[in-house]
Amino acid sequence: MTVTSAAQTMVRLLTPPGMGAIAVIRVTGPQAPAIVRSAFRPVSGETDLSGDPQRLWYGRLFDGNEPIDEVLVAGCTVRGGGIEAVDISSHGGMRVVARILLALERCGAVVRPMNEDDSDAPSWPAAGRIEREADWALARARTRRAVEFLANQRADLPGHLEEIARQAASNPAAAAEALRRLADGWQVARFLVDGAQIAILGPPNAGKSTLTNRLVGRDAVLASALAGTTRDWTSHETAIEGVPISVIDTAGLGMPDVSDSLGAEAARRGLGRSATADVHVLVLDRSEPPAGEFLDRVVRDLSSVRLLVAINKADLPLAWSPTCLARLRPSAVMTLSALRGDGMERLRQAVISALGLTGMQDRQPSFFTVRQARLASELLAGCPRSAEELVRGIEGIAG
Ligand SMILES: Nc1nc2c(ncn2[C@@H]2O[C@H](COP(=O)(O)OP(=O)(O)O)[C@@H](O)[C@H]2O)c(=O)[nH]1
Ligand SMILES: [Mg+2]
Repeated sequence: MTVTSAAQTMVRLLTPPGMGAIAVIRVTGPQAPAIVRSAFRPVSGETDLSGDPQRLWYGRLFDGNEPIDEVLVAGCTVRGGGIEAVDISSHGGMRVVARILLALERCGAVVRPMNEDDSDAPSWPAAGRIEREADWALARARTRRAVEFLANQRADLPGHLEEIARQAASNPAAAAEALRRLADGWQVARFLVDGAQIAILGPPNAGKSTLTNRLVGRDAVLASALAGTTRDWTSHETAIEGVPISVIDTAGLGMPDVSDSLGAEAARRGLGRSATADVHVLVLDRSEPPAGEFLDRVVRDLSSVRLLVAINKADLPLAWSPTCLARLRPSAVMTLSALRGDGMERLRQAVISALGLTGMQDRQPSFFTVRQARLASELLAGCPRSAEELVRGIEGIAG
């Protein structure tokens, strides 16, 4: 979050809301010390926060006369000789932070969300653009593997980019190729950093909800022999090999049935939500042949580049031939039992493979934000003619 006054004084919440014991709220702009001072009473009794940028002040933050929290206040950037940014470290609870932002707003600042592209955000001393982006992503990382990957990139990517920039002078083609490898890395790394979505689709009663529960490792959704148990789609968090995964369970894709308009609408919404998923898992019942019209509909409505077919209920006898699946052009077809758990590892591996993550080397330098990858693609698409152009582009990525 950021707060800005008419005099361009902004307040940003540097830590994700409610996610840590401590929150850091950054107030920037020429009025920052004065605005913070009007809500803050340091125990030392000092009134001037604009002196030494290395100082920390301990005290209480007030909303009017009402104390909100004990905080530490620090000036963090010096531009033109004066403190332009003030950090408030408070307790991290969402309600504490919301009260502090409100109090600062009452003192004349304006809150606005902060994101990694906030180029006017003052940085920690010595932190470059890549490091700042890594810190931003690290605060939001959902798995240990994502944390390790981002920490590796934070440590290695700036130096690697410098090396590529040096190489550009003598061998622009090799430098461009190295840049392309970093951009390719993002195509895969984005799933580790931002997570991937898997949509579970199929006819009613195929076992979609049972499979969802199996994938997330808990009884998250209702599953029953009653067709139409699932109506609204739901999304559930899990991880596969340290890759954050949202599993989206959907209502059965029945044939349009006038007697069940609710079911038809539920199916429509499920398909709509699935449209942006990264992987589609089509669940079919091994003991019930899928209707030809159903498969036609899947071909028509689900133009997925990453389609996995899970033939469920492996414990029951096979009642149809999987050769009819060829026209779906799936990335993989596997038999499993969601109820008993057989074949789940195969499905997990197929998901990792469909996402292109098989054999990913987490220590290898890679871009890890949309900005980095976009700038690199634009640079390469423009076919930089000179080494200088390439170096300038690389420096733009490194910030
Ligand atoms: N025999 C058998 N039954 C299963 C299996 N997976 C799910 N079922 C059953 O199939 C029925 C429908 O399951 P559900 O997950 O609600 O299906 P959905 O409508 O596709 O979400 C339930 O009675 C489940 O217990 C399986 O692997 N084997
Ligand atoms: Mg269901």
